[in-house]
Amino acid sequence: MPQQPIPVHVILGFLGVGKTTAIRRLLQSRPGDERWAVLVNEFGEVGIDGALLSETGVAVREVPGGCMCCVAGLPMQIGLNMLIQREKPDRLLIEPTGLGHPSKILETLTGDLYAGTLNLASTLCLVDPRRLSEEKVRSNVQFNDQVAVADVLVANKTDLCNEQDMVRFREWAASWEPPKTRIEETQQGRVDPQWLMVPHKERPVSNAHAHDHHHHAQEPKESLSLEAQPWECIANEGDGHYSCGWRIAADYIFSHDELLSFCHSGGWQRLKGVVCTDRGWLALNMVDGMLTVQSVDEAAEIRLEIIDSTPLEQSTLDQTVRGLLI
Ligand SMILES: Nc1nc2c(ncn2[C@@H]2O[C@H](COP(=O)(O)OP(=O)(O)OP(=O)(O)O)[C@@H](O)[C@H]2O)c(=O)[nH]1
Ligand SMILES: [Mg+2]
Repeated sequence: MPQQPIPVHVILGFLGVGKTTAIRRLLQSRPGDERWAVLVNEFGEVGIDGALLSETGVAVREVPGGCMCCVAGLPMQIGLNMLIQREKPDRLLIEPTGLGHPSKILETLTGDLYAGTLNLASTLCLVDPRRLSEEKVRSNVQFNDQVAVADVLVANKTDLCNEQDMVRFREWAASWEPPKTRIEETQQGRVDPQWLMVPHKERPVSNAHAHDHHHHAQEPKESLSLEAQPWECIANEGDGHYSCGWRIAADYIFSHDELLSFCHSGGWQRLKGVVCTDRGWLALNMVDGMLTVQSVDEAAEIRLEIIDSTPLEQSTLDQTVRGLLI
């Protein structure tokens, strides 16, 4: 009997809006007899979200490095093919980086290569209503086109919003043409699994060529094993953003207190990591100056990533991070 195409959902939204948090929630709600798989593409080179999702016992594959438009070709196809062949999932979720334009990802998923294998199902876009007060966000092509392609538009982080933010969100969300199939409000990524059941509709973007830019990514380097190179610091840039990330062997131990004050020291747009400290293994997640720290199981390696819209001094940062070890 021919296999049914696998429904695939793209979970869009700007850097740090709550995509991984929402996917974790969705994974917890999956029917026990279904296999789900997740493909995560992060802007940074080292990839943290995979580790944050891994404890849920669902197949997760990371495609680190680059904005979503630049990764949507071969790197994403390799990851997708592995997941499809090895896991034979009943449902597939894709979290692209919040940076970049969504057209190429959607073109890849609906193109000839995956015809009959994948079926693009409902697409969600998470928005932080507080950001709608910023003109540079409201007029950003990539932000707008992530919203444009979404079937379900979700206000997340409503716990941090005031009434004015919510009124602005509701008016703005209702103004989209064609209208969104659902407009929802939530917090802590509490996404109702029913929102995945909304049929996908093709929706025009304002500028499908906004992804035709040059991505200044470094040539992907073959990573050595952590036994051969226990400390690796990798930088990347593209789409007006810069990243600096570390992969470090799991037997290095950071000072909890110094690490936390380091997190607050740079005013970076985004910081995340899974790190071994003198108070145990911690997941660090920082956006807009708000740091969330959670205890996690011991990981195979330490990972830390900083993203900002101004260039990062890789060697200075690396020295500073080395100085945080106990
Ligand atoms: N207060 C509050 N914090 C939230 C909410 N949703 C997510 N967060 C926090 O926001 C931070 C970023 O959440 P993630 O789920 O990692 O965001 P993301 O969109 O996957 O981030 P990137 O993959 O880096 O683009 C984490 O510290 C979350 O705990 C929310 O509704 N309210
Ligand atoms: Mg994420």
